[in-house]
Amino acid sequence: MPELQFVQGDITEQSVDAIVNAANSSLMGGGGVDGAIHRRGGPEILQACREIRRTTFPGGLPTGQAVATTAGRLPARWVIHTVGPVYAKSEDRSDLLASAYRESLRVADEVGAVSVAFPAISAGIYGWPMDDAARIAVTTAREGATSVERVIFVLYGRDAYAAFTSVR
Ligand code: AR6
Repeated sequence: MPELQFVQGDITEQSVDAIVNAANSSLMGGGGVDGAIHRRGGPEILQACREIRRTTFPGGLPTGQAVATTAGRLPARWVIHTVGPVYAKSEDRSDLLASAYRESLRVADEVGAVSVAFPAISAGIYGWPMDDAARIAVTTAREGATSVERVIFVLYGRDAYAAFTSVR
């Protein structure tokens, strides 16, 4: 079971083995944390994503799954790209959000990452209410059957930090 830590800040600045990107299925970049990672990490990341699309996921990375690439110029060694679900009131997609965390940790194990930083997946552009996103994130990471020793939730802003640190 990994030790959990919480910091308020920018995930692109984290000196950890792997940072997780809240990407979309195309893996071709976007806004939010995805935009920041590609901007600061440089073109090597997008190049690696294109290669993954060409070889492994021609139709895009399915929601709830994860893949690793180089982290380019970032301090981390790897970026683990995952796709969280878009929030929907009409349908409970919590399992897919939990899967995004679980699969990211599985990929972290595969590459040998011992410290992994996560953003609040789906809690930005994808509209997931922060308190619920935090509960799913923390409970899923806590139960993790993983060799990852340290999970750092890097929260952008005070509200996200408060939501994550309030989960019991
Ligand atoms: N460091 C840490 N957290 C951040 C950073 C950062 N640099 N920038 C934003 N956040 P979002 P999603 C927070 O929208 O909801 C993209 O276009 C942000 O405040 O990045 O999963 C993708 O390509 C929020 O709390 O991801 C997809 O199309 C959290 O990270 C879509 O957005 C997640 O917000 C994915 O949407």
